[in-house]
Amino acid sequence: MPAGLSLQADGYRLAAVDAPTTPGTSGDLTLTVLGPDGEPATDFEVSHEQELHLIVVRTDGGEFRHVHPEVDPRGRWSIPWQWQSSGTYRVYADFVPHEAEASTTLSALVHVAGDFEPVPVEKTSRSTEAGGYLVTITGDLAAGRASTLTVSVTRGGQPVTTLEPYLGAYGHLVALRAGDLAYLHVHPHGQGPEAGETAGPEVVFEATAPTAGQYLLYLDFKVDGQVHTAAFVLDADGVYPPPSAEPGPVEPVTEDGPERTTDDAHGNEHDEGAGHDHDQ
Ligand SMILES: [Cu+2]
Repeated sequence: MPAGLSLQADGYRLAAVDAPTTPGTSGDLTLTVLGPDGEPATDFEVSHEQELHLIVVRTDGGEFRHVHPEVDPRGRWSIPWQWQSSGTYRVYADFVPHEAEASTTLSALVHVAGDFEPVPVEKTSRSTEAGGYLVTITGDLAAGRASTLTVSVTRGGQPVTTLEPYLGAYGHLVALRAGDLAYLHVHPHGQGPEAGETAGPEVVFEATAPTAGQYLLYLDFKVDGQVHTAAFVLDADGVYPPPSAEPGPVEPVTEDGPERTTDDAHGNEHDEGAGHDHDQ
C-alpha cells in the first residue's frame, strides 16, 4: 500500500488539521499527530534535518508547498499560513517515529472555498523554469523497482554549480502519483553535503513507483540562499523486467496477433484500471 493516503498509519493518527478556509486570509495551518497511546506525539527522529515535514498539494497538482512547522508545548504543530487559491488540498505530515528507521506519512484533505479551475496534468514534462533557472530531469520511473532520476540546473545556458545544501542534500524531491496523490519516498544519492559546500549542476535521486502511471514531481533546490521549486511530470511505464535484463525462461513465440490489446484507435480509453501504462 503506497504511503500518504490515510489519516492513520503505523499506530499514528493525524488530528485537528486546521487552516484558513478562504484564499488570502492570514492565519495558521495547525495539526496534531496522535501517537499509539492516543496522546499528541512530538518525539520524532530528525530526518532531512527536520522532525516533521509538511507537504501541501492542491489535489490537481497545481500548487505545492513544503514547509516545517513548529511544535508548541501541548504538542500542536503550526506554521503561519495563507492560501493563494481555492480548491481542495492534501496536507501530508511526514516524520520518522521515535526510534523507527523509516518514515510515516499521514494525510488529510483541507478545503478552501471559492472558484477553482483545475490545471490538467501534462503528459510528460521534463523541463521547467523556476526562479530564473532551467531545471531538467532525466531518467525514468519504473513500476515496482528503484530507478535513478537526475536533475540538472542551468541558468542562461550555463551549468549552475552553486547549489546549496537544503534539508541534508543538494535538493529535495517529492513524488506523488497522479490520480490519488499517493506519496513516494525519494532518496538523494551519495553523501550528505558538508557545511559551506556547494554542488551542481546535477543532483541524483532514487525513487520507486508503486504502479505504472503518471507521477507529479516537485524539486526544492537552493541557490544564493533562496529556495525554488521546479515541477515535473513523469510516466512510469511498468515494463518489468526491462528488455535488456538478463534472460529469463524463454517464452513461447506466437505468430497470431499482437501480444497485447492496443488502444491506438481510441486514444485515451484504457481497459485496465487507472494506470496509463501503454500510451504509445
Ligand atoms: Cu521537509
